[in-house]
Amino acid sequence: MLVSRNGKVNSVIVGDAERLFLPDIGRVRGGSKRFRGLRLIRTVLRTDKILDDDDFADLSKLRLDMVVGITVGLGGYPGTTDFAHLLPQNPTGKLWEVTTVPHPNQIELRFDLFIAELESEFSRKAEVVQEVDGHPAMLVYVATDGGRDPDAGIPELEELCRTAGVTVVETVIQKLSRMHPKFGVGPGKLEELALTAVQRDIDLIIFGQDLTPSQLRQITEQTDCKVIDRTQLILDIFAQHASSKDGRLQVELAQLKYNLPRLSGRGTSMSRLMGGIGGRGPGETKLEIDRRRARDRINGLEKDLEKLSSQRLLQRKRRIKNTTTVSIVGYTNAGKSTLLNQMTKSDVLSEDQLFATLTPTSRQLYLPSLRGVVLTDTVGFIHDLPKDLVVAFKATLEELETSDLFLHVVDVSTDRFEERIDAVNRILHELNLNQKQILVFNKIDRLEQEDIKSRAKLWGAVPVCAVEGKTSPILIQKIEKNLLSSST
Ligand SMILES: Nc1nc2c(ncn2[C@@H]2O[C@H](COP(=O)(O)OP(=O)(O)OP(=O)(O)O)[C@@H](O)[C@H]2O)c(=O)[nH]1
Ligand SMILES: [Mg+2]
Repeated sequence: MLVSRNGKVNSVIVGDAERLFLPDIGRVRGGSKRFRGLRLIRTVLRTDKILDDDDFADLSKLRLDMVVGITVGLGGYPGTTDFAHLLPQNPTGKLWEVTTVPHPNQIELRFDLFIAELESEFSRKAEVVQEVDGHPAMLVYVATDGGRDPDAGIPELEELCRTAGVTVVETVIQKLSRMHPKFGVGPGKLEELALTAVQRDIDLIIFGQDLTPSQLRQITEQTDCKVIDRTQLILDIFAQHASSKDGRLQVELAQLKYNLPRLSGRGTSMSRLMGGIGGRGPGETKLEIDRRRARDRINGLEKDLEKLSSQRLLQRKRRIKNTTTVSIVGYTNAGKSTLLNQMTKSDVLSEDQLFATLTPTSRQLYLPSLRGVVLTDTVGFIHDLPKDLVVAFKATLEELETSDLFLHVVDVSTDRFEERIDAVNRILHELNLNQKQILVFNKIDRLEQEDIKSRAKLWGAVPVCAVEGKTSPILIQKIEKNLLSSST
Protein backbone atom coordinates (compact mmCIF):
# COMPACT_ATOMS: atom_id res chain seq x y z
CA MET A 1 0.00 0.00 0.00
CA LEU A 2 0.97 3.57 -0.52
CA VAL A 3 -0.20 5.57 2.46
CA SER A 4 -0.29 9.33 2.74
CA ARG A 5 0.80 11.40 5.75
CA ASN A 6 -2.69 11.59 7.20
CA GLY A 7 -3.05 7.84 7.04
CA LYS A 8 -5.22 7.67 3.94
CA VAL A 9 -4.57 4.75 1.62
CA ASN A 10 -3.42 6.21 -1.69
CA SER A 11 -3.16 2.97 -3.65
CA VAL A 12 -3.23 -0.76 -3.12
CA ILE A 13 -0.82 -2.67 -5.29
CA VAL A 14 -0.92 -6.40 -5.88
CA GLY A 15 2.40 -8.03 -6.71
CA ASP A 16 3.78 -11.52 -6.44
CA ALA A 17 6.50 -13.08 -4.31
CA GLU A 18 9.16 -11.63 -6.60
CA ARG A 19 8.08 -8.24 -7.72
CA LEU A 20 5.94 -5.27 -7.08
CA PHE A 21 5.21 -2.66 -9.70
CA LEU A 22 4.48 0.75 -8.27
CA PRO A 23 2.03 2.97 -10.10
CA ASP A 24 3.29 6.22 -11.60
CA ILE A 25 3.04 8.66 -8.73
CA GLY A 26 4.34 11.67 -10.61
CA ARG A 27 7.27 13.88 -9.82
CA VAL A 28 8.27 15.44 -6.56
CA ARG A 29 7.18 19.01 -6.16
CA GLY A 30 9.93 21.51 -5.63
CA GLY A 31 10.06 23.84 -2.69
CA SER A 32 9.93 22.83 0.91
CA LYS A 33 8.46 19.39 0.38
CA ARG A 34 11.48 17.21 0.30
CA PHE A 35 9.70 13.91 0.38
CA ARG A 36 6.82 12.49 -1.53
CA GLY A 37 4.39 12.45 1.36
CA LEU A 38 3.77 8.76 0.78
CA ARG A 39 5.08 5.69 2.54
CA LEU A 40 5.18 2.25 1.03
CA ILE A 41 4.01 -0.52 3.34
CA ARG A 42 4.32 -3.97 1.89
CA THR A 43 4.24 -7.60 2.81
CA VAL A 44 7.33 -9.72 2.34
CA LEU A 45 7.08 -13.43 1.78
CA ARG A 46 10.70 -14.36 2.39
CA THR A 47 12.35 -13.97 5.76
CA ASP A 48 16.11 -13.95 5.03
CA LYS A 49 16.21 -10.40 3.77
CA ILE A 50 13.22 -8.25 4.39
CA LEU A 51 13.92 -5.06 2.44
CA ASP A 52 15.85 -5.48 -0.79
CA ASP A 53 17.63 -3.28 -3.31
CA ASP A 54 14.39 -2.54 -5.14
CA ASP A 55 12.92 -1.17 -1.93
CA PHE A 56 15.88 1.10 -1.37
CA ALA A 57 15.79 2.21 -4.98
CA ASP A 58 12.13 3.18 -4.56
CA LEU A 59 12.90 4.90 -1.30
CA SER A 60 15.58 7.06 -2.83
CA LYS A 61 14.38 7.59 -6.35
CA LEU A 62 10.78 8.26 -5.49
CA ARG A 63 11.78 10.02 -2.27
CA LEU A 64 9.23 8.07 -0.31
CA ASP A 65 8.70 9.06 3.30
CA MET A 66 9.40 5.51 4.38
CA VAL A 67 9.43 1.93 3.18
CA VAL A 68 8.05 -0.70 5.54
CA GLY A 69 8.38 -4.45 4.90
CA ILE A 70 6.25 -6.80 6.99
CA THR A 71 6.96 -10.54 6.89
CA VAL A 72 4.30 -13.16 7.39
CA GLY A 73 4.69 -14.73 10.83
CA LEU A 74 3.18 -17.74 12.53
CA GLY A 75 -0.40 -18.47 11.62
CA GLY A 76 -0.32 -15.87 8.88
CA TYR A 77 -0.04 -12.99 11.34
CA PRO A 78 2.34 -10.07 10.77
CA GLY A 79 5.89 -10.93 11.80
CA THR A 80 9.30 -9.32 11.80
CA THR A 81 9.17 -5.87 10.27
CA ASP A 82 11.82 -3.63 8.73
CA PHE A 83 11.34 0.06 8.15
CA ALA A 84 13.71 2.37 6.35
CA HIS A 85 13.96 6.09 5.74
CA LEU A 86 16.46 8.37 4.05
CA LEU A 87 19.15 10.01 6.12
CA PRO A 88 20.31 13.61 5.91
CA GLN A 89 23.95 14.24 5.16
CA ASN A 90 26.11 12.59 7.80
CA PRO A 91 29.75 11.76 8.44
CA THR A 92 29.30 8.03 7.81
CA GLY A 93 27.99 8.73 4.31
CA LYS A 94 25.08 6.38 4.93
CA LEU A 95 22.15 7.13 2.69
CA TRP A 96 19.37 5.44 4.62
CA GLU A 97 18.66 3.76 7.93
CA VAL A 98 16.93 0.44 8.45
CA THR A 99 15.35 -0.58 11.75
CA THR A 100 14.08 -4.08 12.55
CA VAL A 101 11.32 -4.83 15.03
CA PRO A 102 9.74 -8.23 15.83
CA HIS A 103 6.22 -6.98 15.09
CA PRO A 104 4.79 -3.95 13.30
CA ASN A 105 3.03 -2.70 16.40
CA GLN A 106 6.40 -2.23 17.99
CA ILE A 107 7.30 0.61 15.67
CA GLU A 108 7.33 3.36 18.21
CA LEU A 109 7.00 6.38 16.02
CA ARG A 110 4.54 9.22 15.89
CA PHE A 111 4.81 9.27 12.15
CA ASP A 112 3.63 12.85 11.60
CA LEU A 113 6.13 14.21 14.14
CA PHE A 114 8.87 11.96 12.91
CA ILE A 115 8.58 12.92 9.26
CA ALA A 116 8.32 16.64 10.07
CA GLU A 117 11.48 16.38 12.15
CA LEU A 118 13.28 14.44 9.42
CA GLU A 119 12.35 16.99 6.80
CA SER A 120 13.56 19.90 8.87
CA GLU A 121 16.77 18.02 9.61
CA PHE A 122 17.29 17.71 5.85
CA SER A 123 16.69 21.42 5.41
CA ARG A 124 19.09 22.38 8.18
CA LYS A 125 21.87 20.25 6.72
CA ALA A 126 21.18 21.59 3.27
CA GLU A 127 21.24 25.21 4.44
CA VAL A 128 24.82 24.79 5.53
CA VAL A 129 25.62 23.60 2.05
CA GLN A 130 23.69 26.43 0.47
CA GLU A 131 25.87 29.12 1.98
CA VAL A 132 28.02 29.53 -1.07
CA ASP A 133 28.41 32.40 -3.47
CA GLY A 134 27.04 30.95 -6.66
CA HIS A 135 24.29 28.49 -7.40
CA PRO A 136 25.32 25.23 -5.70
CA ALA A 137 25.79 22.31 -8.04
CA MET A 138 27.10 18.80 -8.24
CA LEU A 139 29.84 18.19 -10.78
CA VAL A 140 29.88 14.76 -12.38
CA TYR A 141 32.93 13.64 -14.30
CA VAL A 142 33.15 10.37 -16.19
CA ALA A 143 36.77 9.33 -16.56
CA THR A 144 36.74 7.19 -19.68
CA ASP A 145 39.54 5.19 -21.26
CA GLY A 146 41.41 7.50 -23.55
CA GLY A 147 39.46 10.48 -22.22
CA ARG A 148 41.00 13.53 -20.65
CA ASP A 149 42.84 13.10 -17.35
CA PRO A 150 40.47 14.15 -14.52
CA ASP A 151 43.34 16.03 -12.87
CA ALA A 152 43.37 18.40 -15.83
CA GLY A 153 39.70 18.24 -16.70
CA ILE A 154 38.14 18.84 -13.30
CA PRO A 155 39.93 22.06 -12.32
CA GLU A 156 39.04 23.50 -15.69
CA LEU A 157 35.40 22.53 -15.24
CA GLU A 158 35.42 24.13 -11.82
CA GLU A 159 36.74 27.30 -13.45
CA LEU A 160 34.00 27.14 -16.05
CA CYS A 161 31.44 26.71 -13.27
CA ARG A 162 32.86 29.64 -11.35
CA THR A 163 32.67 31.81 -14.44
CA ALA A 164 29.09 30.71 -15.00
CA GLY A 165 28.19 31.69 -11.44
CA VAL A 166 27.95 28.14 -10.16
CA THR A 167 29.71 26.77 -7.09
CA VAL A 168 30.61 23.11 -7.10
CA VAL A 169 29.71 21.71 -3.69
CA GLU A 170 30.11 18.07 -4.59
CA THR A 171 32.27 16.38 -7.20
CA VAL A 172 31.56 12.85 -8.31
CA ILE A 173 34.02 10.99 -10.51
CA GLN A 174 33.21 7.68 -12.09
CA LYS A 175 35.68 5.55 -13.96
CA LEU A 176 34.12 3.80 -16.92
CA SER A 177 35.65 2.42 -20.08
CA ARG A 178 33.17 4.60 -21.94
CA MET A 179 30.13 6.71 -21.15
CA HIS A 180 27.11 4.60 -20.27
CA PRO A 181 25.00 4.80 -23.44
CA LYS A 182 21.75 5.29 -21.59
CA PHE A 183 22.62 7.24 -18.48
CA GLY A 184 26.11 8.64 -18.99
CA VAL A 185 27.12 7.17 -15.64
CA GLY A 186 26.32 3.63 -14.49
CA PRO A 187 22.75 3.02 -13.28
CA GLY A 188 23.89 2.49 -9.70
CA LYS A 189 25.84 5.71 -9.74
CA LEU A 190 22.84 7.55 -11.10
CA GLU A 191 20.78 6.46 -8.10
CA GLU A 192 23.51 7.67 -5.83
CA LEU A 193 23.52 11.03 -7.60
CA ALA A 194 19.79 11.34 -7.14
CA LEU A 195 20.10 10.67 -3.47
CA THR A 196 23.04 12.93 -2.86
CA ALA A 197 21.05 15.67 -4.57
CA VAL A 198 18.21 15.19 -2.07
CA GLN A 199 20.54 15.02 0.88
CA ARG A 200 22.39 18.14 -0.02
CA ASP A 201 19.49 20.00 -1.53
CA ILE A 202 21.18 20.31 -4.88
CA ASP A 203 18.99 20.97 -7.89
CA LEU A 204 21.67 21.40 -10.53
CA ILE A 205 23.99 18.76 -11.94
CA ILE A 206 26.82 19.74 -14.26
CA PHE A 207 28.26 17.02 -16.44
CA GLY A 208 31.89 17.29 -17.43
CA GLN A 209 31.14 15.62 -20.73
CA ASP A 210 28.58 16.19 -23.40
CA LEU A 211 25.42 14.16 -23.20
CA THR A 212 23.21 12.84 -25.95
CA PRO A 213 19.65 14.15 -25.92
CA SER A 214 18.39 10.86 -24.49
CA GLN A 215 21.07 10.68 -21.80
CA LEU A 216 20.22 14.20 -20.77
CA ARG A 217 16.56 13.33 -20.56
CA GLN A 218 17.15 10.15 -18.59
CA ILE A 219 19.40 11.81 -16.04
CA THR A 220 16.99 14.71 -15.66
CA GLU A 221 14.12 12.34 -15.07
CA GLN A 222 15.95 10.06 -12.67
CA THR A 223 17.48 12.76 -10.52
CA ASP A 224 14.76 15.38 -10.67
CA CYS A 225 17.52 17.97 -11.13
CA LYS A 226 18.33 20.35 -13.89
CA VAL A 227 21.14 18.78 -15.85
CA ILE A 228 23.67 20.77 -17.86
CA ASP A 229 26.42 19.24 -19.97
CA ARG A 230 29.76 20.77 -20.88
CA THR A 231 28.65 22.42 -24.10
CA GLN A 232 25.60 23.89 -22.41
CA LEU A 233 27.79 25.19 -19.62
CA ILE A 234 30.09 26.96 -22.05
CA LEU A 235 27.13 28.27 -24.01
CA ASP A 236 25.70 29.61 -20.78
CA ILE A 237 28.89 31.57 -20.17
CA PHE A 238 28.77 32.81 -23.74
CA ALA A 239 25.21 33.92 -23.19
CA GLN A 240 26.18 35.87 -20.10
CA HIS A 241 29.17 37.48 -21.78
CA ALA A 242 27.76 38.27 -25.20
CA SER A 243 27.46 42.03 -25.35
CA SER A 244 27.35 42.95 -29.01
CA LYS A 245 24.27 42.36 -31.10
CA ASP A 246 26.27 40.11 -33.32
CA GLY A 247 27.55 38.07 -30.41
CA ARG A 248 24.12 37.70 -28.86
CA LEU A 249 22.59 36.43 -32.06
CA GLN A 250 25.42 33.98 -32.56
CA VAL A 251 25.09 32.60 -29.06
CA GLU A 252 21.35 32.32 -29.31
CA LEU A 253 21.70 30.42 -32.55
CA ALA A 254 24.26 28.07 -31.04
CA GLN A 255 22.03 27.48 -28.01
CA LEU A 256 18.96 26.79 -30.09
CA LYS A 257 20.81 24.42 -32.38
CA TYR A 258 22.23 22.52 -29.45
CA ASN A 259 19.02 22.39 -27.48
CA LEU A 260 16.59 21.65 -30.28
CA PRO A 261 17.11 17.88 -30.29
CA ARG A 262 17.01 18.03 -26.50
CA LEU A 263 13.49 19.37 -26.39
CA SER A 264 11.44 16.40 -25.38
CA GLY A 265 8.12 18.11 -25.89
CA ARG A 266 6.92 16.72 -22.59
CA GLY A 267 5.55 19.42 -20.33
CA THR A 268 7.39 19.21 -17.04
CA SER A 269 10.83 18.33 -18.21
CA MET A 270 10.80 20.93 -20.93
CA SER A 271 11.74 23.90 -18.79
CA ARG A 272 14.44 21.81 -17.18
CA LEU A 273 15.99 21.05 -20.53
CA MET A 274 15.91 24.48 -22.05
CA GLY A 275 17.88 27.55 -21.29
CA GLY A 276 20.99 27.84 -19.22
CA ILE A 277 21.59 27.76 -15.51
CA GLY A 278 18.52 29.23 -13.93
CA GLY A 279 17.38 29.99 -17.45
CA ARG A 280 19.59 33.02 -18.00
CA GLY A 281 20.88 34.59 -21.13
CA PRO A 282 19.49 34.77 -24.62
CA GLY A 283 17.81 31.40 -24.18
CA GLU A 284 15.84 32.67 -21.25
CA THR A 285 12.72 33.91 -22.94
CA LYS A 286 12.56 30.76 -25.01
CA LEU A 287 11.87 28.47 -22.10
CA GLU A 288 8.64 27.11 -23.39
CA ILE A 289 9.39 27.42 -27.04
CA ASP A 290 8.26 24.45 -29.07
CA ARG A 291 10.24 22.73 -31.72
CA ARG A 292 8.58 24.31 -34.68
CA ARG A 293 9.05 27.79 -33.33
CA ALA A 294 12.63 26.93 -32.46
CA ARG A 295 13.24 25.94 -36.06
CA ASP A 296 11.66 29.14 -37.35
CA ARG A 297 13.82 31.14 -35.01
CA ILE A 298 16.93 29.28 -36.16
CA ASN A 299 16.14 30.13 -39.78
CA GLY A 300 15.55 33.76 -38.91
CA LEU A 301 18.75 34.02 -36.94
CA GLU A 302 20.77 32.41 -39.68
CA LYS A 303 19.48 35.00 -42.13
CA ASP A 304 20.23 37.90 -39.79
CA LEU A 305 23.70 36.60 -39.12
CA GLU A 306 24.32 36.12 -42.80
CA LYS A 307 23.53 39.78 -43.31
CA LEU A 308 25.80 40.87 -40.49
CA SER A 309 28.50 38.62 -41.80
CA SER A 310 28.43 40.18 -45.25
CA GLN A 311 28.52 43.63 -43.68
CA ARG A 312 31.60 42.59 -41.78
CA LEU A 313 33.11 41.24 -44.95
CA LEU A 314 32.62 44.61 -46.66
CA GLN A 315 34.18 46.47 -43.77
CA ARG A 316 37.07 44.09 -43.70
CA LYS A 317 37.65 44.35 -47.43
CA ARG A 318 37.83 48.10 -47.12
CA ARG A 319 40.23 47.75 -44.22
CA ILE A 320 42.37 45.00 -45.63
CA LYS A 321 43.31 46.91 -48.75
CA ASN A 322 46.11 48.73 -47.06
CA THR A 323 46.38 47.11 -43.68
CA THR A 324 48.10 44.15 -42.21
CA THR A 325 46.28 42.22 -39.51
CA VAL A 326 47.91 40.52 -36.57
CA SER A 327 45.53 38.39 -34.50
CA ILE A 328 45.93 37.34 -30.91
CA VAL A 329 44.86 33.74 -30.43
CA GLY A 330 45.20 31.37 -27.51
CA TYR A 331 43.56 29.41 -24.75
CA THR A 332 40.85 31.16 -22.78
CA ASN A 333 42.12 33.33 -19.90
CA ALA A 334 45.69 33.31 -21.26
CA GLY A 335 45.81 37.11 -21.16
CA LYS A 336 45.00 37.92 -24.79
CA SER A 337 42.91 41.00 -24.07
CA THR A 338 45.45 42.22 -21.53
CA LEU A 339 48.18 41.93 -24.15
CA LEU A 340 46.10 43.86 -26.67
CA ASN A 341 45.59 46.59 -24.11
CA GLN A 342 49.27 46.75 -23.35
CA MET A 343 50.36 46.83 -26.98
CA THR A 344 47.80 49.35 -28.18
CA LYS A 345 47.28 51.31 -24.95
CA SER A 346 43.60 50.41 -25.00
CA ASP A 347 41.07 49.52 -22.43
CA VAL A 348 39.44 46.32 -23.65
CA LEU A 349 37.70 44.22 -20.99
CA SER A 350 40.03 41.72 -19.40
CA GLU A 351 38.93 39.61 -16.48
CA ASP A 352 39.87 36.55 -14.54
CA GLN A 353 37.09 34.67 -16.23
CA LEU A 354 36.86 32.18 -19.01
CA PHE A 355 35.51 33.57 -22.26
CA ALA A 356 35.52 37.20 -21.14
CA THR A 357 36.01 38.15 -24.77
CA LEU A 358 33.44 36.96 -27.25
CA THR A 359 33.54 39.46 -30.05
CA PRO A 360 36.76 40.21 -31.87
CA THR A 361 38.11 43.70 -31.20
CA SER A 362 40.61 45.46 -33.44
CA ARG A 363 42.97 48.30 -32.55
CA GLN A 364 45.63 50.15 -34.44
CA LEU A 365 49.09 48.86 -33.63
CA TYR A 366 51.92 51.35 -33.94
CA LEU A 367 55.23 49.80 -34.90
CA PRO A 368 58.51 51.66 -35.37
CA SER A 369 58.98 50.74 -39.00
CA LEU A 370 55.57 49.62 -40.22
CA ARG A 371 52.37 51.55 -40.83
CA GLY A 372 48.79 50.36 -41.00
CA VAL A 373 48.97 47.34 -38.78
CA VAL A 374 45.85 46.27 -36.94
CA LEU A 375 45.91 44.05 -33.87
CA THR A 376 42.84 41.91 -33.22
CA ASP A 377 41.82 40.25 -29.98
CA THR A 378 39.70 37.13 -30.36
CA VAL A 379 37.65 34.67 -28.35
CA GLY A 380 39.71 32.14 -26.41
CA PHE A 381 39.83 28.46 -27.22
CA ILE A 382 39.36 25.52 -24.89
CA HIS A 383 40.12 21.81 -24.83
CA ASP A 384 37.74 19.69 -26.89
CA LEU A 385 36.00 22.72 -28.29
CA PRO A 386 32.51 21.38 -28.92
CA LYS A 387 31.56 21.38 -32.60
CA ASP A 388 28.32 23.15 -31.87
CA LEU A 389 30.18 26.10 -30.42
CA VAL A 390 31.84 26.94 -33.67
CA VAL A 391 28.64 28.78 -34.69
CA ALA A 392 29.24 31.17 -31.83
CA PHE A 393 32.81 31.67 -32.98
CA LYS A 394 31.92 32.69 -36.48
CA ALA A 395 32.95 36.34 -36.28
CA THR A 396 36.28 35.34 -34.79
CA LEU A 397 36.88 32.76 -37.46
CA GLU A 398 36.25 35.22 -40.25
CA GLU A 399 38.66 37.59 -38.60
CA LEU A 400 41.32 34.93 -38.29
CA GLU A 401 40.99 33.76 -41.88
CA THR A 402 42.17 37.11 -43.18
CA SER A 403 44.97 37.58 -40.66
CA ASP A 404 48.58 37.78 -41.68
CA LEU A 405 50.12 36.63 -38.45
CA PHE A 406 49.03 35.04 -35.17
CA LEU A 407 50.31 35.87 -31.74
CA HIS A 408 49.64 32.65 -29.86
CA VAL A 409 49.41 33.74 -26.21
CA VAL A 410 50.04 31.09 -23.56
CA ASP A 411 49.60 31.38 -19.80
CA VAL A 412 52.93 29.76 -19.09
CA SER A 413 52.33 29.84 -15.35
CA THR A 414 49.70 27.08 -15.46
CA ASP A 415 50.55 23.42 -15.05
CA ARG A 416 50.18 21.59 -18.30
CA PHE A 417 50.46 24.72 -20.41
CA GLU A 418 51.90 22.43 -23.10
CA GLU A 419 48.55 20.63 -23.38
CA ARG A 420 46.89 23.96 -23.95
CA ILE A 421 49.29 24.90 -26.71
CA ASP A 422 48.46 21.60 -28.38
CA ALA A 423 44.74 22.11 -27.93
CA VAL A 424 44.88 25.55 -29.52
CA ASN A 425 47.01 24.36 -32.41
CA ARG A 426 44.72 21.41 -32.98
CA ILE A 427 41.69 23.68 -33.20
CA LEU A 428 43.46 26.12 -35.53
CA HIS A 429 44.47 23.24 -37.71
CA GLU A 430 40.95 21.79 -37.80
CA LEU A 431 39.65 25.18 -38.83
CA ASN A 432 42.20 25.34 -41.59
CA LEU A 433 43.95 28.32 -40.07
CA ASN A 434 47.58 27.69 -40.78
CA GLN A 435 49.04 31.17 -40.52
CA LYS A 436 52.49 31.75 -39.17
CA GLN A 437 52.52 32.26 -35.44
CA ILE A 438 54.69 33.80 -32.78
CA LEU A 439 54.46 31.94 -29.51
CA VAL A 440 54.08 34.41 -26.62
CA PHE A 441 54.59 33.13 -23.08
CA ASN A 442 52.59 35.36 -20.77
CA LYS A 443 52.31 35.78 -16.99
CA ILE A 444 56.02 35.29 -16.42
CA ASP A 445 55.75 37.40 -13.28
CA ARG A 446 54.42 34.24 -11.64
CA LEU A 447 57.50 32.17 -12.48
CA GLU A 448 61.13 31.92 -11.42
CA GLN A 449 63.67 33.44 -13.77
CA GLU A 450 65.18 30.01 -14.44
CA ASP A 451 61.87 28.44 -15.48
CA ILE A 452 61.06 31.34 -17.77
CA LYS A 453 64.35 31.02 -19.60
CA SER A 454 64.25 27.29 -20.04
CA ARG A 455 60.60 27.15 -21.08
CA ALA A 456 60.92 30.01 -23.56
CA LYS A 457 64.06 28.54 -25.04
CA LEU A 458 62.58 25.07 -25.39
CA TRP A 459 59.58 26.43 -27.27
CA GLY A 460 61.22 29.33 -29.09
CA ALA A 461 58.73 31.63 -27.38
CA VAL A 462 58.85 35.30 -26.42
CA PRO A 463 58.37 35.70 -22.67
CA VAL A 464 56.15 38.66 -21.69
CA CYS A 465 54.20 40.09 -18.81
CA ALA A 466 51.05 41.65 -20.19
CA VAL A 467 50.08 43.39 -16.96
CA GLU A 468 53.26 45.47 -17.00
CA GLY A 469 53.32 48.97 -18.43
CA LYS A 470 55.50 48.38 -21.41
CA THR A 471 55.35 45.91 -24.27
CA SER A 472 58.34 43.63 -24.64
CA PRO A 473 60.65 45.18 -27.28
CA ILE A 474 61.62 41.68 -28.36
CA LEU A 475 58.00 40.94 -29.20
CA ILE A 476 57.72 44.14 -31.24
CA GLN A 477 60.89 43.31 -33.10
CA LYS A 478 59.73 39.81 -33.82
CA ILE A 479 56.38 40.99 -35.16
CA GLU A 480 58.07 43.49 -37.46
CA LYS A 481 60.53 40.94 -38.72
CA ASN A 482 57.75 38.48 -39.48
CA LEU A 483 55.55 40.99 -41.25
CA LEU A 484 58.41 42.44 -43.27
CA SER A 485 59.64 39.06 -44.39
CA SER A 486 56.18 37.91 -45.45
CA SER A 487 55.39 41.11 -47.36
CA THR A 488 58.44 40.84 -49.58
N1 LIG B 1 49.89 37.73 -13.17
C1 LIG B 1 49.54 38.04 -14.40
N2 LIG B 1 48.24 38.05 -14.73
C2 LIG B 1 47.89 38.36 -15.99
C3 LIG B 1 48.87 38.68 -16.97
N3 LIG B 1 48.22 38.93 -18.13
C4 LIG B 1 46.91 38.79 -17.87
N4 LIG B 1 46.70 38.45 -16.58
C5 LIG B 1 45.40 38.21 -15.91
O1 LIG B 1 44.81 37.06 -16.48
C6 LIG B 1 43.37 37.21 -16.50
C7 LIG B 1 42.84 36.97 -17.89
O2 LIG B 1 43.24 38.01 -18.74
P1 LIG B 1 42.47 38.34 -20.08
O3 LIG B 1 43.31 39.34 -20.81
O4 LIG B 1 41.06 38.65 -19.82
O5 LIG B 1 42.58 36.94 -20.80
P2 LIG B 1 41.97 36.50 -22.21
O6 LIG B 1 42.95 35.57 -22.81
O7 LIG B 1 41.56 37.70 -22.98
O8 LIG B 1 40.71 35.69 -21.72
P3 LIG B 1 39.31 35.37 -22.48
O9 LIG B 1 38.92 36.55 -23.27
O10 LIG B 1 38.42 35.12 -21.31
O11 LIG B 1 39.56 34.13 -23.27
C8 LIG B 1 43.10 38.62 -15.98
O12 LIG B 1 42.74 38.51 -14.63
C9 LIG B 1 44.41 39.34 -16.16
O13 LIG B 1 44.59 40.37 -15.23
C10 LIG B 1 50.26 38.65 -16.59
O14 LIG B 1 51.19 38.92 -17.35
N5 LIG B 1 50.52 38.33 -15.29
MG1 LIG C 1 39.81 38.28 -23.68
